[in-house]
Amino acid sequence: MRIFSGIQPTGTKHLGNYIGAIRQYVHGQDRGEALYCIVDLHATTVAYEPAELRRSVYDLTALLLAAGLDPSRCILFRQGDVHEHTELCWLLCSVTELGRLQRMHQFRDKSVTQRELVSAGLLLYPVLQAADVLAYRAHEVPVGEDQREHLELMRDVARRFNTRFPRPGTPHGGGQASGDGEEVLVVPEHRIPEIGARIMDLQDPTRKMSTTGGSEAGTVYVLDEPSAIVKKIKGAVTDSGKEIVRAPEKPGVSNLIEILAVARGHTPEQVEAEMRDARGYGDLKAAVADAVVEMLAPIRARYVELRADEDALETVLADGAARARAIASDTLADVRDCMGVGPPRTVRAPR
Ligand code: AQP
Repeated sequence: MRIFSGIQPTGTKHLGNYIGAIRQYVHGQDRGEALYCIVDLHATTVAYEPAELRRSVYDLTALLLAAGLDPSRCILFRQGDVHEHTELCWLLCSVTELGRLQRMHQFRDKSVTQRELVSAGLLLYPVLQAADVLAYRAHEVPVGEDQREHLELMRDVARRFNTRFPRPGTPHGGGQASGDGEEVLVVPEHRIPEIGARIMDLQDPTRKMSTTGGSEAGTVYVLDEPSAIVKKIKGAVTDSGKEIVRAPEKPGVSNLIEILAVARGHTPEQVEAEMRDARGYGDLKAAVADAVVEMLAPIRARYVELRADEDALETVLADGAARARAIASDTLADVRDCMGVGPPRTVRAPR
């Protein structure tokens, strides 16, 4: 099985990114052939500083390695190093409906809050995201709940492509199941974690913890000092009542229970049972703070060491890009062939 996921370099990674995505990436290394991509091209769809973008790619590379990604067990690379992503994005535009892109939640939310130019890149973001995954014919995409809509679009784009552009020599529109070698693109499945798919802002537990839309006090960063983590968790907004259980009318307490469950490696039901004798929400917050500090402190320590050697980080990314390109270029050759772009695959391309 091939696993692929992309993560933006911009913004400081928070507990939601860690629980919803990064932890899954680490486990993915034991479950299949895993590819993880730092999507610097996606980061250019909103206002940004070029020098800061370069720096943030190294920050994130160091963070992912510190969290447990191992370049001998996965392919970790930078999106902008593998040109097949942008080429496939363009080619997939021919089977992507404009209206669907305009209706995507992320486009609508970000185009409303964007103070400067609303770029065409912001609209095309989900097509580039589809290209990222489809270029590797990945079977599974580990993501948080907020990416569900983008994954659905990606699946539709793959199906539409396979129907519109069957392999030369196969019956037109032959709808075989994905991954059977008959169709060019694999229709991927998303993998959303059962617990922690949507970590909420500690100050407003009705909104997801987020890089751009959240509150500073309600966002725990992976690299926060232990004292900052404790302060933010102890200041979390809770709900009326005393009972430590998950319930729709208790979003703050439910969020803390989920965080504690992930950090302790227990189920939310176990956490509720463990907290039955607690004196109140103060005990819950203290337990969450301890567990999160214990989970994140080793990552922070490793990060400091790894971040100091930019040459080593660049080597990891360059090696990863070479291995990624070997896979993506084969898919692109098939895609071009089916679409009638360039010479047929059997004919050598002109130099
Ligand atoms: N609150 C969250 N809970 C669980 N998972 C989350 N993810 C994001 N927020 C939560 C997952 O993190 C992965 C990487 O996301 P990204 O950094 O590439 O961009 P994003 O999804 O746009 O994340 P942010 O931090 O929330 O940024 P903004 O504010 O720009 O929307 C993804 O798999 C995501 O699901």
